[in-house]
Amino acid sequence: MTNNTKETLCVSADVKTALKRNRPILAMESTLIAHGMPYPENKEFALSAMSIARGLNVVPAVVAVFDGAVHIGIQEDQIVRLAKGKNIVKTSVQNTSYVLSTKQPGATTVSAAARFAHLAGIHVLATGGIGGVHRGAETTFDISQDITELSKSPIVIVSSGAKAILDIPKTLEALETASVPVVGYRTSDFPAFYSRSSGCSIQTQLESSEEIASLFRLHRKLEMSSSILVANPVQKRDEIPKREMDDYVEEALKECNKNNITGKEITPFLLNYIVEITGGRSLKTNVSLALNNVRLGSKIASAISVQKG
Ligand code: PSU
Ligand code: MN
Repeated sequence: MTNNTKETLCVSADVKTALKRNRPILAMESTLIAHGMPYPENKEFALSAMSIARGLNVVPAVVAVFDGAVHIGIQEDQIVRLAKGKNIVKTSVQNTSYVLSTKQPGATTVSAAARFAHLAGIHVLATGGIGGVHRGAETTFDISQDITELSKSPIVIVSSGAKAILDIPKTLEALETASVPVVGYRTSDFPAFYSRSSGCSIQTQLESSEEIASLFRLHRKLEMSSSILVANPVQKRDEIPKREMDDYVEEALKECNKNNITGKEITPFLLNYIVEITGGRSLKTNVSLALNNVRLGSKIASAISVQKG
């Protein structure tokens, strides 16, 4: 952090103390709270995520924008404000400065959360699923900034793969182009968010948080600039199998086209529409996978903090 970033990056007291003492910290993005899930489940999710991290002796650091500053580590009242979702701007790297300059409240996507977590000195971030290459990107050019940012912020990002609404083979190609190592946690099949399997295989499979921490240590020693993307499949009891999911995604994409939804509105629209047509089942899956990523992310953060050199 430099003097320039001091006023615009507001690190909470507990995160500051943890940074000083080399205690484990887990950053979390907040778009999934404000735009990815409905109220009040999103609030319950965020509060459970924070208590799961704390229960594992890890300091949670939700990243969000308030009062013209990027906050690393927010309190319950701010979580509630995000969850109620009134006029919360979806904030990626591209529009962060604008959101700050207009003093609007903002929820950070993976791209912005990863960038600012890294700037603050945090090594691990948890999310649900990263953004990626959208279906039809060959004509729309819609590729999430998450991919670009993952090539620039050297931290570990724990996800359940990429959202099922995306083109997963193209997303994996784009990640390779961005030099992002993709690690399957106990799997060699890239997960598809709601489903444990996308049918696309990945070359790197690791079995423990310690192994992931060691890989990250080497990655940093080599001064790599990219993130390491950990793909952690949703627990079996909560998954919606791919063949079933394919129909829901198809239907949601049709509705999206019908309503002329474009750009950054696409992801929240599809996620919320899928919650409706699955009668809330996809929401249960989303919460489960995101909490599971918080658990694994906390363990990786702990393993990193005990490693020396
Ligand atoms: N994962 C979820 N729900 C979400 C998202 C991820 O479970 O809402 C968000 C993340 O913040 C991710 C963003 O960075 O969607 C990507 O949006 P876009 O496709 O517009 O780049
Ligand atoms: Mn997009």
